[in-house]
Amino acid sequence: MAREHSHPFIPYRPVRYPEAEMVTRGREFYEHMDRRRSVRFFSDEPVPRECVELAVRTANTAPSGAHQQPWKFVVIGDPETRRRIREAAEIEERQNYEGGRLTPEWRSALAHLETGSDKGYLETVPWLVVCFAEKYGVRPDGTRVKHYYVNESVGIACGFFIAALHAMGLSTLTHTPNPMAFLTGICGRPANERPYILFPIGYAAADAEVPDLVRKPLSEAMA
Ligand code: IYR
Repeated sequence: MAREHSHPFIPYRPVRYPEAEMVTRGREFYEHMDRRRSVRFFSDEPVPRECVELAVRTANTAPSGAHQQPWKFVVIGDPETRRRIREAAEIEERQNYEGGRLTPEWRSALAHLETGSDKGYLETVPWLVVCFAEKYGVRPDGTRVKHYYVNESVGIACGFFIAALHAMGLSTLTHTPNPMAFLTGICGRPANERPYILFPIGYAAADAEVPDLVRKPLSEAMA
């Protein structure tokens, strides 16, 4: 069928597999993803910058509202910036944990993760990546471009980012120091960008431990 287009379209022929292979591939991918855990104990071993770039490339393949790709991944390797981010994050988190800013309900929801205001891993890891969401775009003349489905788009991109790191044997944490407006200043980002997630990236420490969590069964995840 010859469709009429007002904009350029190109053929797309995704690979197809026999049904048995679809299931094997799906199962292998699921098992691979099921081995991923959020990590809070990292090694200080260096990680090639290329790996971080590949994870950002992967995030950048995510679908987005109107293909506006409303994300920016800021890659930070220098120790002084990591130190400043740790310091600022811990100031906020001390108010959360020791200053009573977390509601009792929130505190009890977090208890099993044994999190606290010490964010030493922000200095241990070789890389921090801060994902910023572009609330709106800015044209060269300074006028604003409305962005659609920013949260959904950036959330999906971050999911791809996490999966790419995991595929390379790297670990991360979806860290959302609360509030995290300080990241705008430290990262020197413009006013149209909102800090979305802070990712410490590295190898899990040789003695890393994670909470003994159970994923909810398919019968609860699917309706
Ligand atoms: N931002 C705090 C608290 C925290 C909140 C959630 I929701 C978590 O899943 C984990 C921690 C912190 O980083 O410690």
